[in-house]
Amino acid sequence: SSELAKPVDIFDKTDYQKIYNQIATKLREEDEYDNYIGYGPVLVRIAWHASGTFRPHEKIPAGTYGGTMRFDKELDDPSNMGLRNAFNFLKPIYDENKDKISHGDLITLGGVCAIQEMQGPKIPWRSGRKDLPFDKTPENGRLPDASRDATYVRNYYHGLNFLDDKEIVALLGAHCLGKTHLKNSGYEGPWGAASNMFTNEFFKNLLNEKWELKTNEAGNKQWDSPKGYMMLPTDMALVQDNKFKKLVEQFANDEQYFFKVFSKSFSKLIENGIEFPENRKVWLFKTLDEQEE
Ligand code: DDH
Repeated sequence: SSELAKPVDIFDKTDYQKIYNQIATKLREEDEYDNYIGYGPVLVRIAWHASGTFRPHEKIPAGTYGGTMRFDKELDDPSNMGLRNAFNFLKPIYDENKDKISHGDLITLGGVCAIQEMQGPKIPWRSGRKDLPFDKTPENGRLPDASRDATYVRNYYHGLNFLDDKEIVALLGAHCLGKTHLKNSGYEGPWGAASNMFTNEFFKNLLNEKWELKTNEAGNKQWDSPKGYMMLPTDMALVQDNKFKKLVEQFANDEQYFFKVFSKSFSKLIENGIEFPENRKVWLFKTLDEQEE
């Protein structure tokens, strides 16, 4: 059994809404990143990769609590290529607020903020992660391999304590955001047309585009469509497995349902390994748009 990390003392919700606003404002200002996709997708990805090191059966579970993504050992994991851009984006906001926020809190709040500012669902968030020293940095190689099939995907997420297919398929819907970059991952192209809007487009494209398996310049197999979209083998696995495919259809037909399941699952992802006291309030932050109304 593991010693679940205990959250530390907290500041007010308003303190964190201020930090949320700093991230959201910087997202609006630095919109030229990655050919005008902006930093939203890469902020979501760093929050997920900080979470994906969690393993439920370890004595001290990794994941977001210790903020170990700040160490080169984790940032230089080959799976994390490109995430230094997200880390550097957040750095000045960390420096300005370091009395109030840990690296783990900031990296997860960055993901939550990016999803919400890109018109996605509200994601419940709680503070209290505490930076742990270098020796708590997990070893490299815990993030998933994109070349694999449905059985691998299901087992991988079981290993992160996601036992329900619905959660797994919903989490992968985040691939509506951003793109793959040959120099980072050995894959190339976006999953759809609206790379900085959080939608259920990923599921619609999986079902409706004409996909062809190609070998890319890096020698990796990916699925390409005439519109210039792509799918990883692990994405296509979601329509190759009948149980996964039913959920893809549900999410493609009902965006609100996708939002609901995604919100719960992403919140669980970024809190894996942390034991919050039962009475601990969950916070929902307002988007910049909502505050301007
Ligand atoms: Fe992912 N992802 N991801 N992903 N991901 C990539 C990009 C992005 C896998 C592989 C890749 C999730 C799950 C998986 C995002 C969010 C999430 C890239 C390309 C690869 C490869 C990176 C690059 O070249 O720059 C695999 C495999 C899985 C899997 O679980 C089987 C999940 C769960 C999420 C999430 O956020 C909940 C986002 C966002 C991006 C786009 C990043 C960018 O810079 O753009």
